[in-house]
Amino acid sequence: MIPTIMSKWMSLVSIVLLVGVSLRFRSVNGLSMGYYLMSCPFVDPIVKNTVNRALQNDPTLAASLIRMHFHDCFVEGCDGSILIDSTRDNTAEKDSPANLSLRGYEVIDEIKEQLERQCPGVVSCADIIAMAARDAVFWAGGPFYEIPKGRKDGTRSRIEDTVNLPSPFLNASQLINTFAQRGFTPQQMVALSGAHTLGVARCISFKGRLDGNDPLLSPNFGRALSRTCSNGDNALQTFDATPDSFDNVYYNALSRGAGVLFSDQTLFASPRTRDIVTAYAMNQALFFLDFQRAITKMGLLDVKEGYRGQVRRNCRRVN
Ligand code: HEM
Ligand SMILES: *[C@@H]1O[C@H](CO)[C@@H](O)[C@H](O)[C@H]1NC(C)=O
Ligand SMILES: CC(=O)N[C@H]1CO[C@H](CO)[C@@H](O)[C@@H]1O
Repeated sequence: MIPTIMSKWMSLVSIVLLVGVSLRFRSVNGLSMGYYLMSCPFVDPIVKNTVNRALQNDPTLAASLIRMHFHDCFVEGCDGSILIDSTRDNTAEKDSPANLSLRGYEVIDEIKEQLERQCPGVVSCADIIAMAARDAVFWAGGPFYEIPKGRKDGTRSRIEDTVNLPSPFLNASQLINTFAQRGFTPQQMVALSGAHTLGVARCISFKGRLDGNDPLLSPNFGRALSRTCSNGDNALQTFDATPDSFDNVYYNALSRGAGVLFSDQTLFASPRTRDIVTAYAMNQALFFLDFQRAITKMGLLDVKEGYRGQVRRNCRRVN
């Protein structure tokens, strides 16, 4: 009697375990949640601890790590190409004007060094960026999301490819089109733009709005932006009042006409996206849910699997 119950119970447990395990291993585009379970079991805590330590020293790096993931994925797919240093024969993505303000490369280097010590040649730089961005979102108060891993590193990083990054002068329709080309809906584009809840823009990225021809710029907020720019092209303007917190304050700013980039404010100006901005401004949980889904999807853009890529030993150089 008791053994029968026990064994029934045990088989129930093992079914539950099996389902759980197979879900964890379920592969998305050849990637999987448990990709490093056998080959580098401590990858998640190693990345997380290093990111947390770096962000304790400098909270502003959270923004940069998330932006790094975006720039990596939108140029040549999520393949770590953003990390490659220029050489005598090649000017890399990193040296494009669009990347001049990216920081945090040392954090990735430090994670990579630790992982190379624990499990040499196993964890790709592309996966490290995706995990670091995930941990930065959570560290700053955003949602935690689990991401599939198994991206391989690319070998191409060329300055001319960065034309694929959206410009801050695009209007909502153009942003919708740019993101649609990568398979994103307008709602996902608006959710991803919510990453601007963190960090800063340099004056040079928005000073074109101050020439009096931007119908989206209110005189009041224009004065605030002008004050920032009185300190030069590299002066920094926070996107919202809480630049180190991942929250929905950015959308509230847009609703008040206080979007820093033209591409931010256009999301509230356009009837195609305004209701989404309003919904996120009123409902942070909705923003978090949509953001985690959209950034997970972004992390799958044109990933290189198997023999289409390599695992770089040093994230700054192809092997
Ligand atoms: C919708 C199209 C987008 C445009 C036009 C855009 C443009 C920009 C520009 C011009 C800056 C300021 C750079 C500077 O002046 O140094 C910036 C900063 C930033 N972007 Fe975007 N971005 C877009 C989407 C995204 C997405 C999808 C993410 C991430 C998921 C992202 C994350 C960030 C972050 C976190 C910063 C602040 C960086 C820091 O403080 O170091 N952006 N973006
Ligand atoms: C957005 O920009 C494009 C290209 O400049 C232009 O054709 C279009 O009319 C603009 N849309 C809006 C709503 O301003
Ligand atoms: C952070 C970083 O590596 N930025 C680089 C971007 O490009 C400029 C110009 O080539 C470099 O000087 C920066 O080091």
